[in-house]
Amino acid sequence: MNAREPAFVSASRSARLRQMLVSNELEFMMEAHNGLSARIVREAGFKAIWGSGLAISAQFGVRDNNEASWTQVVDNLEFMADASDLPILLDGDTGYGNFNNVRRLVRKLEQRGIAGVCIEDKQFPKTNSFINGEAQPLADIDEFCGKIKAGKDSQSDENFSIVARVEALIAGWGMEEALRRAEAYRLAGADAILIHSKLSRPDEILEFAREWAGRAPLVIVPTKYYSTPTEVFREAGISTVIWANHLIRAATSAMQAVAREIHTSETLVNVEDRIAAVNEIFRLQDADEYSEAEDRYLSSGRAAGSAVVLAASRGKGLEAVTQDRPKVMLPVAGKPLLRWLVDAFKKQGVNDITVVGGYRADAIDTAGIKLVVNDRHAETGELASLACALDKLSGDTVISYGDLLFRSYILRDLVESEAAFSVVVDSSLTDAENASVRDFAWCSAADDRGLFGNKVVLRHVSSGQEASSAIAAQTPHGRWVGLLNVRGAGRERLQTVMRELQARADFASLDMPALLNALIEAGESIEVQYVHGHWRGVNDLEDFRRAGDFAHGQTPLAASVGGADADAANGAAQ
Ligand code: SPV
Ligand code: MG
Repeated sequence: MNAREPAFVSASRSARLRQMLVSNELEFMMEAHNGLSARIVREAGFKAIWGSGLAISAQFGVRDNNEASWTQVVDNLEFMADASDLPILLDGDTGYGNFNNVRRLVRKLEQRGIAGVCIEDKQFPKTNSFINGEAQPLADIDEFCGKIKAGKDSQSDENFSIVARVEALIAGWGMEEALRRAEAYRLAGADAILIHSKLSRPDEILEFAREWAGRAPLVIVPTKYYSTPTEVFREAGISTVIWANHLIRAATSAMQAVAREIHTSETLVNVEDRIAAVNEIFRLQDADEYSEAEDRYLSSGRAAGSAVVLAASRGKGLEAVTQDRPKVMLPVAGKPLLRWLVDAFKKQGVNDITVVGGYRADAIDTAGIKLVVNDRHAETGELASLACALDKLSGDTVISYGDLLFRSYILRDLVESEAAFSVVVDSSLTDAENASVRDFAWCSAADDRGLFGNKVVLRHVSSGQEASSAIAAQTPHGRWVGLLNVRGAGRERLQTVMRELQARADFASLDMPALLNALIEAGESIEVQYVHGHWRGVNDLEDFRRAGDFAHGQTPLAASVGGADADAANGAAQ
């Protein structure tokens, strides 16, 4: 769009096309042949589109001989009109039949937001003017005038334009005949005359313009006399120049070169930097608008959209098996721990997964995830890793330890929670005697499985480095499994608390429980979802061994063969 002309832009498409035709300025129209090229024409700054018959038939892979049906052309125009708000002047060939076909064409074009149509005085089915133009029969003048009248009588938008194209010069019938026809078409109601020429110089066009003397707007297509300076057209009083086929030709050259190169070299490496990035295609398709609409229309009742997985550690007690990889890449029942987690997220529709790596991040399989790296992982704790992904938080987010295996309902119930913050606590683990074990959870109520569904909130979680608090003297209600769901406005509140923690001198040493406790201190309510087993963390070699059994228990075969007993055994406390 042309930002300098807001009034012009706010007018209807047909009014804008008409204004271009009647204005005293020389105007330009650019060919487009599909939705993508229509958008490109708009972005380049043009004010209108020429819906070229040659280019539209070519992009379908057929000839410019009315091989594509008129309804196929009109369907294609609909994509173009949707992709660009510019006025489109359709190259309507001969009108695809007699006066009656023109009437129906005009009504259908108006319904699809097309601003005007150009019809040429040849016979259906036509052939492109540059293919043996002299041999092509012209229409009878009166019959063609009848088509123009029929078209004008059937338009319901007064600004819809009908441009009459005179082929007499192409067909070799001479200047006099061209002028005679143009005048007849003007009197029949044509809004403009397109005078076409196949000469390499503009002489006959200029002579026509002189003789015509401004009786109606003149439109030209300088495909063959392309070397003529544009100023010559301006001086001649031409209304509009159509650059008729240059995008289909540009696309053809580019596609031929790239296809040849890839075929010959059997690699993409030579072309990647010379072609539009995939992101540029997404931009032209307006993919961002889709994401925004998704946030607006799909958010309620839907699974959390994204996840952050903390996977920076080598794993204490696992040094023997983590020389060349971080803990999350340890294979469990045939696939790395991280893959189990990623697959579990994807199963719940959580597809936007950011993994924060650190130790041997290079060994993390990045398929289906985004990897960010905490470069200071050796000196820092979990919150420093989380901070690396803080700006990646979008929509509803699950924050998870990287070393978890769990039954799928645990994640499903968590992401379906309506609370701004929710955590999973395993009530089968209450033995806090081993002070080195962290993540014990104290809640507003114990897990009363008889009162399933009661709202319980988190009071405190034991951290790896804190001095024991008063609450820690009491028996915990369970153990936080390492899953935190952040929903809706919770995200910004979590980011605020994180920023406060980041200002603390000891931030580098803080772990996830410190964040949960800080949220609680900030007055946030963290909903507890109790489970009883059905998950595993991997903290040492013994956990690692048992994780394999647990993972095998998740496969459909084991579930059907092992039955409920196997599940119960696997689900027992770590
Ligand atoms: C078209 O673009 O299809 C035209 C113009 O009719 S030209 O091909 O130059 O005749
Ligand atoms: Mg054409």
